[in-house]
Amino acid sequence: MTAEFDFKTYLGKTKATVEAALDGSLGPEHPESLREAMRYSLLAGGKRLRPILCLAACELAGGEAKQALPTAVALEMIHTMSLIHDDLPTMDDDDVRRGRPTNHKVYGEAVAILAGDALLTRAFEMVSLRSPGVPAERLLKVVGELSLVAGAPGLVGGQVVDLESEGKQVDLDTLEYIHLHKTGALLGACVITGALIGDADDTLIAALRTYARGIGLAFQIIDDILDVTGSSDVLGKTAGKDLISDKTTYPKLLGLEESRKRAIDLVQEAKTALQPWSTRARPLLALADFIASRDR
Ligand code: GRG
Repeated sequence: MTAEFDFKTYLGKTKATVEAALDGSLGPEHPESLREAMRYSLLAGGKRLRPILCLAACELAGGEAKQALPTAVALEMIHTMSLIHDDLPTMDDDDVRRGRPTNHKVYGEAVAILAGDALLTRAFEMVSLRSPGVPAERLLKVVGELSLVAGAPGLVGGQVVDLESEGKQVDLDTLEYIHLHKTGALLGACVITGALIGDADDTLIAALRTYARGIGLAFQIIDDILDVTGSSDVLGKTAGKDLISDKTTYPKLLGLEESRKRAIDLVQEAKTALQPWSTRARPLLALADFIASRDR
């Protein structure tokens, strides 16, 4: 018989490991003002879902989580830089993120842009220069995956289509394109890079790509729903912004109930892809449910 899996304990322990690694990840950046702006956003809390997905995928593939820790930190750095840039006046123009004033509100726009740039480049340093004990050939694959998802084929491309869609009503295909690129790509990279470090075979990588597509889209649908149903206090960012800016969202196109149903179906598809690995996949299966049921 296999031991019970306690997701709450797993989440608490893994999050603490990630927080400690993030705290130790920034070296003596100069000048001090840049270091402060980078730390301000990197250590501002957040669910740390991306690094946790990476560590869980590494273990599923048979690797040790500590081997993937620098890459997990890199993923959170890329995520954080994308939030800093997304919040800028020239993009989403947000004043609050993770329950505190956005980076540019505290440090000014120029430093916020540069802090984001420094986090992005530091992410690649974490993988290529600070991942002891991982074969170079695996790290090269990780660098390749990260450069694809961060750039035009991923986050940047998704963000541009999102910005170009402002003030227009887009159809479901375009909305899906935006979310698969803006949000899904990085979530996918978390499990793929973790699995690559754990030396996953092609069958597992293919299953993880299916899993990632399901959780990636579900994550964004829940994000859209929370924008309607959540409160700014709990979310740590301005709720109701999509409605005010007349943005096309899943609830707007499908209604709240149908959107919820779609998220649940996507999570189910994601979990089905990992069924062959059932016991070792328990953290990723539980993380999929967590994504569907989250309130922040
Ligand atoms: C990566 C080179 C490069 C540029 C960034 C600005 C931009 C290009 C892309 C925008 C990407 C973006 C902000 C997508 C939204 C993703 C999303 C749903 C974020 C919220 O994630 P949570 O809920 O946040 O996991 P916490 O705070 O918990 O980490």
